[in-house]
Amino acid sequence: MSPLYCAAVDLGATSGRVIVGTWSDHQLTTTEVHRFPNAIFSLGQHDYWNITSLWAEVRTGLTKAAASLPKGATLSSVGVDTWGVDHALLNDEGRLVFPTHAYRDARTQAGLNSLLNTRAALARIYAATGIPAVFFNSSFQLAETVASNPAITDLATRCLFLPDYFNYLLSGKMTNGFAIASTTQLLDVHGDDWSREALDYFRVPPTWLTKPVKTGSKLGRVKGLPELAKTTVVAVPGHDTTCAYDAMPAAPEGGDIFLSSGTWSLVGFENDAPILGPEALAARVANDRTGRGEYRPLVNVIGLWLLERTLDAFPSRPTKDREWRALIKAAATLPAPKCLIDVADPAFANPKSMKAAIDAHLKARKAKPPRELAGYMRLICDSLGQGHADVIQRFQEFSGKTFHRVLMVGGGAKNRLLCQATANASGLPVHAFQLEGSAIGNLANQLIALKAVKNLAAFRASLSQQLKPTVYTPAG
Ligand code: LRH
Repeated sequence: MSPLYCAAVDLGATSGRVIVGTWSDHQLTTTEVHRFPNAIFSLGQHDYWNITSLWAEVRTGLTKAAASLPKGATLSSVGVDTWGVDHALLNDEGRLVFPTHAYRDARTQAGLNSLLNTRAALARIYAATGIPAVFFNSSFQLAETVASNPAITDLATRCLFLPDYFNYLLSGKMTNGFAIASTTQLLDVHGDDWSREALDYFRVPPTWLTKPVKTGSKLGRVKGLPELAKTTVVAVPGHDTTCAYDAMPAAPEGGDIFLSSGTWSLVGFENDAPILGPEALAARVANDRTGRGEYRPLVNVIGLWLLERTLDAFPSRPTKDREWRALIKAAATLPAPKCLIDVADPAFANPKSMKAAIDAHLKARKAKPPRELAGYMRLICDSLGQGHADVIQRFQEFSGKTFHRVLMVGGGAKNRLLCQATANASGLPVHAFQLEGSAIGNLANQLIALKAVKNLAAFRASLSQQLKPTVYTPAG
């Protein structure tokens, strides 16, 4: 059979990429054709995304993707995944009627406090949606937009979450995708449609949303890019984390817990049922859904955002691979920190200075801040390792499952200090895979929609044969 070519558009909060996947002889090979930085922009008191420039980068990437193919070949499909929870408000003509806020904007704080302070409502919303009250949820963002700009309910007719919005720009079809819908705190945890209870509580107009389309739905041909006129837009799981989990070469018999390690550390597993109740709520378990409809209980641990933002305070920050390796080596030779930071402290969500926030956190615990960058690197990796282990422990208690391995993908899988710290703290071997998890999961879902691959289990089996992990065994 001749090879099949697909393009994955994978947009993260700090960088985006377009990757071409070639499916040939039951194997996937990938080529990154375009990579670009992404960042939050502050204007006045608020934080936004530059959607226009992201769209320009997507177009550039797709043009490069088409140009990268052998003569006469075409891209069969394209799929888009993005970071979670952010969205675009549009009118019927598809015009943006409200700026696209970035999820770290502090505008949701009052709404969050109000729900956290009303125990009955908090429990009710968790029982209805399976999503805990976290500052960045789409629900709090939409509630704030409606409360502070009441005229928006006349101006906007549709709410598209970011992957839905890019699918719309590509295909001309306005849809809401299922996997991304499940992260919003507005979807019914027991069904496949929006939760009336949550929409009412957050005062989100139900007409802004339509019943989520199934993963794998074909949304039509790409419009406005002549090189892709024959390319079909496929609704992959639009949430980057869902795609990253789909790329985990998991053992078919189970026993794996997943860690997608990047700006966030996303620790979770796949389950037939949601994990609900007061303890799960207190542990901030999010019952996101896979593209197949199953549950993906997960906890968001703050992740390498801690490091990315701490580096802002160090002009000598590493940029080249060699410099990263030297920093990790220097950090590994330091003695283990006497006091770890509690990575769940909300003070780390979006401080003006992360280094100052870490120093203040340590001083409040009567511990000394590190003296140099390597010390922060060591402290952050060990603290994140402990944060990962705490979540794994809670999941074993909640689910009654015993996990045998941690499967790790994402940028953090390249950081041996972080991998080892996770193995040591959890007592489980960490299998770290060097792969662009979200893009690979995105491509897998396109191949399944195109019927080139039977199902996700078959894809994962083929991936397991191709990949060799680095295994970190727990010390001691
Ligand atoms: C990671 C991620 C994560 C959260 C956050 C807002 O990119 O998608 O799962 O939802 O962004």
